[in-house]
Amino acid sequence: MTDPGAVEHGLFIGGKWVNPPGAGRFSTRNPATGEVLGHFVSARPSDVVAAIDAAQNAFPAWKETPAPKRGEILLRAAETLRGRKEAVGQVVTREMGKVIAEGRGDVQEAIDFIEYMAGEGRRLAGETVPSELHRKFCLTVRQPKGVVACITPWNFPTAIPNWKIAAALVCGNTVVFKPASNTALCAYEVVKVYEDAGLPPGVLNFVTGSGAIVGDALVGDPRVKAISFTGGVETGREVYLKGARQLKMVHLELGGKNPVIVMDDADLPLALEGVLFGAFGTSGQRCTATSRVVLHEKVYDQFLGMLVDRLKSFKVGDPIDPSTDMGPVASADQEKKVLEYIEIGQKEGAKLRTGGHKLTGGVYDLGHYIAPTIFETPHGTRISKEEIFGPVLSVIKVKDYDEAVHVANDVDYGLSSSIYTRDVNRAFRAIGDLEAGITYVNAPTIGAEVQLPFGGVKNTGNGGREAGSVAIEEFTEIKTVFIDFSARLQKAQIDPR
Ligand code: UN1
Repeated sequence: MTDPGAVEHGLFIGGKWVNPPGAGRFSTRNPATGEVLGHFVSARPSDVVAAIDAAQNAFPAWKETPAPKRGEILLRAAETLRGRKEAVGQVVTREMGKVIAEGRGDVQEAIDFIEYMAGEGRRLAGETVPSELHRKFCLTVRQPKGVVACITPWNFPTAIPNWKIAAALVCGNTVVFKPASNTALCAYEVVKVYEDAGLPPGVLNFVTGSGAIVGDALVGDPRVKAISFTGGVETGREVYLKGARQLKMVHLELGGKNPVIVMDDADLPLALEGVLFGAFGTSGQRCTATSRVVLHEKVYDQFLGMLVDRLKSFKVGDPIDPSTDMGPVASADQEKKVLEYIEIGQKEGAKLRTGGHKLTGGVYDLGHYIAPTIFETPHGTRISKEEIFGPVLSVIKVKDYDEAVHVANDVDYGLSSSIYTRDVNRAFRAIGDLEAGITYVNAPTIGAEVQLPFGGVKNTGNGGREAGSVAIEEFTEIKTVFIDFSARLQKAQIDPR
């Protein structure tokens, strides 16, 4: 475990930590205090090539390692991370800014998934199906793709890298991992866990630096067979296009504009807690964050009043303090973007009910703090339709269930969704009607569990899912096998039946 001081960390290539001479450096900072946490290498294309070489060289032996053995190493990694949960949770909070309970939760999600994937080493199931011919046996087996690139965001800086890395590894791929630059220390901790768990050299490689240089070099290298990317839509589209030129498998997890529908028969105190957690947990910086409340007119004034009231006692402050409800946003760039959206909301005539500004004075001056913000807006404004990725909630009035579903669906994204209602028939209808990869009933839009598929429709992605048992789809090729034990030539579709 590294003391998260401002230590210098290298790249991890072929099982060695290297500090290539001549490469630039960048630092990460605590968004709550401005404290510098670590220094990292701005890798150059030649460093990326070295990482891919190492992954390529390690691939044959890793592919030949029995999947249950690969799973055992993952299980050791899960145990190693469990032993470091508190320390790494603190690093998450200090580097990314989510409150400490969520920092620990981020690490727990990583542990859960690595453990889950370790079990996959004893499944990796194919199918056996009957043949149309006599004495012929048909089955499928899963094979690794080769070298895969995992490009990950800052908002779940230990969980999301592990969703990708653990699944890729158990399937027998070797990995080059490029994390978001502002959470490079968290990423370093992830890599250390695998190193300390005894992963063979070259199976996991780590390159830090910008998307424009490192990401681009990874995506453009023909030896990288698959790319798993979580991040913004614009970058995702670029990655997809660049990968498409080489017919690569590109898995994308992109944005969301997730609605909570609150119907007139909802348990309002329950919905209140759900909306607060969904909208302002992680300072609204989850792909799954609740960014819209689609609110039935009969409970509109009451529920909006409850929300605004409750925020008066909401504590925004240093996320390392366990009594803090909400920390800062993750970076100066985030702060700028969120404040811009608040301005857009005001310009387009949305009614600001609370928040709407940067917090200043005392500790606030050290970091990137934005007051939890609620706008009342008609459906159709930019703030009601575009992803903001910050503590800004749009409240939209609707007259009935049909209008609620229309509003909920009328956006470019479809990751998570939720309905609060006590009507079981309506809840089941919503499961069918809401255009999203995930629907919650009487729970907020955040908080997916690792043993279930995660992903969305529309601009949220390109059809794949992470997590759950389907996580292995992204990282395996299916080989179809026909074994003819009739000792004669049999012709499918031609021989008499
Ligand atoms: C994300 O924001 O991309 O469902 C991931 C959740 C978390 C994962 C969020 N388990 O909110």
